[in-house]
Amino acid sequence: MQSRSLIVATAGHVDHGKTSLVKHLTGIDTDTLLAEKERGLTINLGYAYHHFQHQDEERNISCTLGFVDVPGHTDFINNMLAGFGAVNHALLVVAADDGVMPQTKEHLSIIELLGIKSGIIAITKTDKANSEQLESVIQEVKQLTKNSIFKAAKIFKVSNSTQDGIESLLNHLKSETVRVESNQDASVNRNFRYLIDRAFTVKGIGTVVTGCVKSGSIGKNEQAAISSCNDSTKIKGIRIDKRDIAAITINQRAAINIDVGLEAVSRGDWLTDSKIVHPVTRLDTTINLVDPNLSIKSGAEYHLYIGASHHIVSLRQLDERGTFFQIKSHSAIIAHHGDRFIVRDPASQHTIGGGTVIDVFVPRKKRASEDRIKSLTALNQADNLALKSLLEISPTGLNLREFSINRNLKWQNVELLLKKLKNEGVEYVRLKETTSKDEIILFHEYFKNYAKRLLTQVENFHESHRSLQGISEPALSREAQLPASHLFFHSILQILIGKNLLKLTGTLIHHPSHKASLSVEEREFLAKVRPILKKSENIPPRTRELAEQTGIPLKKLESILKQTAKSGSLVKVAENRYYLPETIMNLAEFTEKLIESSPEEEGFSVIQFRDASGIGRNLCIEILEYFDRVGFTRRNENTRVLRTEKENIFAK
Ligand SMILES: Nc1nc2c(ncn2[C@@H]2O[C@H](COP(=O)(O)OP(=O)(O)OP(=O)(O)O)[C@@H](O)[C@H]2O)c(=O)[nH]1
Ligand SMILES: [Mg+2]
Repeated sequence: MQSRSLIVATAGHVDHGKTSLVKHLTGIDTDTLLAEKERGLTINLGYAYHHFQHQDEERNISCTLGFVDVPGHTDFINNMLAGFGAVNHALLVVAADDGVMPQTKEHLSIIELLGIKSGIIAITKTDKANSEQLESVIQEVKQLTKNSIFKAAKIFKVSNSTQDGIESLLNHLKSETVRVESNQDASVNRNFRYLIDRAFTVKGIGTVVTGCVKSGSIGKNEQAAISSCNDSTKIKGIRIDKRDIAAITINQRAAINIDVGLEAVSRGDWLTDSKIVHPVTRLDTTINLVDPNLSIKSGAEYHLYIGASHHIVSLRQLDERGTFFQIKSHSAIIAHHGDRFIVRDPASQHTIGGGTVIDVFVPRKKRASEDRIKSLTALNQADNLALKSLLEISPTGLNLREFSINRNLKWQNVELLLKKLKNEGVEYVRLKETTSKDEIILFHEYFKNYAKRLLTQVENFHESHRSLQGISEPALSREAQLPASHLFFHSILQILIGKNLLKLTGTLIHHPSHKASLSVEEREFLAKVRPILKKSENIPPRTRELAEQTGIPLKKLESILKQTAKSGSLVKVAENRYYLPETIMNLAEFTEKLIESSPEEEGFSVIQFRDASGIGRNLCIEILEYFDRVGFTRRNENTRVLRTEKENIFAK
C-alpha cells in the first residue's frame, strides 16, 4: 500500500486560535504543559496527527496529516523557529476579531525567508466578527500576503467555537495530503538526515526522539550517527503516532527509538548518515535582508536559527554586492548546502533576514578573495551546474568528497553527475591521493598545462645532464612549481607515468626513451659490483668492504659509486652503503607487508623492523631514514607509517 504524509506548521499571532484549530482538526490538545494550561497560551511545540485512508479506483493510500503547532507569543520565537526547521507547509492563522498583528507579519516573513514551499490561510473566530469586519480582515490578509507564497492560497473562514468551516478546511488539507508527490526519487540521491525536535525516555523502551526526515530514508535496525557527538546508534524502532513502521522517508515525521542515553541527544541535533557528519563553526551563505538598507555590523552578535538549533554568531559580508555572507559561530553547526536559516538581531528583537547555506567547507585563508567569490557563485547553482562551473575555475582541482558532503549527495549520485559531464564533452582527470580519503578532479585544460610543464622540465633536465638517468621527484616538484601541494604534483606525475609519458628508474624520473649513457668504465664497474650486491641482498657490504672485495681503491670506488648511482643503476641509501634498485623494491614490499600485519595498520618500530628482517639495527635505521627521505614512509615518534604505495616511489 502507498503512503502519503503532509506535515503542516501553524503560524500566527498569539491567541489567534492556532492550538484550538489543531485540536478541532485532529482531536488532540497540543497544549500539554501545566504552564500552557495556566497561562492559556502555547509555549513549546505541539504535535498532532490525523490518520486516514484514501481509496479511489486505482489506489488505496494510507495518509498522515500532521501538525506542528507553534507558539505565537514573541517570547517563544525560538520554539516557533525550531518548529519550522524541517517543515514545508504552513497554515497561517489570523483571528477575525483582531486582524493582522505583529507576529502575523513576523511569522509570514519567517515562512518566506525559510523558503517554505506552500501554505493556506485560516481566518478564525468568525463567530466574534460581523460580516463587514470579516471582509475587512480578509482584505487586510490578502494585501499582506499578495507577494508571498500565500498569494494564491485558499482562505478558510472558521470558528473554533461553533466549528463552522472546520470540516471544509480538514477536507482541503486531506486532499492536499493525497496529492503530495511521492518523494522516492529525491530520497535516492541524498543521504539520511532527520532533525530532532524532542528527546525523552519511555519506560521499558529507552531513549525516543521525535522529528522530521529532511532527506533520504532509514529502516529499522540500521545505524545512524548523532550529529552532536558523531556516536553511532541503532534505529531500534520507528513509530508514526502509535503505529510501528519498518522505514521512514523524506518529509515524514516519526518517533525513533535509539540505543543511546538521553544525555546524548537534544532538540536541534540530527540523526544522519555517518558519511556526512561535518560540524563547522564557519559557513558561507547568501542572506536576504528584510530591510535591504540595513548594514551588517561586523563585530556585532546575531542570533542564528538553523534546523531546530540556535547559535550566537557574527556575520561578515564577503562581496561588494552583498550576496554572500560568512557566518562564524561560537558553537558547532550542522548544516548542508541549501539549508535555510533565520538571523535575528538580539538588540531589536527583530528578524533581520534569512538565508541559504552555500558552502560548509570554508577556506582557511583568502575568505573574501575574488576567486572565493567565483567559487561561491559557482556553488550557488544546481548540482550539475555547480560541479561543471567549479571544475572550470579550480586550477588545483575540485575535492569531490567535500562537494558530496556539502551538498549531501550520495557517492553514486556524484558518479552519475561526473558521467553526465563526460557525456557533455567536459574533460577532466581524476587524481587519487592515496594517503588521504580525498578524491580530486581536475579540469583537462589545467591538467594539460601541468603535464606540459612536467614534460618540459624533464626534457630540459636530460638536455643538460646527458649522463644522468633522470631527475628526482622532489627536484622535479621544485622545478615544476605546480600551484598546490606536493600530493597534487605527485598524482599528476603518476598519471604521466601511467600513460607512459614519463618513466621511473630507481627513484629517478625520466623520459621513457632516455638511457643515461654509461661510460665503459661504469659499465665494467657495474658488471663487477652487481653480483656482489646481489649475493649479499639486504645487507650489502659497506664501501670500505666493497673496496676490499673488488680491489678498487676506496677513493676511486667512492667516486664511481656516486657516478653510477646518478644513472639509477645503484641506489645510495647511506653515505657508505649502496643497494641494487631491485633489492630496494623488495625491501619496500617487505615494509608494506609489515605494516599490513601490524595491529590496525598502526605502523612499526625500528626493533620490529629489525626482528622481522634480520637486518642489524643500525642498517635498519639507515634504510628507514632513506625511505623517509624519498617519501615512502613517515616517522611518527617511535613508529613508522606508509606515506604512499611503493609503486608511487620506486620503479617496478
Ligand atoms: N470565540 C472563539 N474563541 C476562540 C476561537 N479560537 C480560539 N479561541 C479562543 O482564543 C483563545 C486562544 O486560543 P488558542 O488556540 O490557544 O490560540 P493560539 O493561537 O494557539 O495561541 P498561542 O499558541 O499562545 O499563540 C482561547 O481562549 C480559545 O478558546 C474561535 O474561533 N472563536
Ligand atoms: Mg497555541
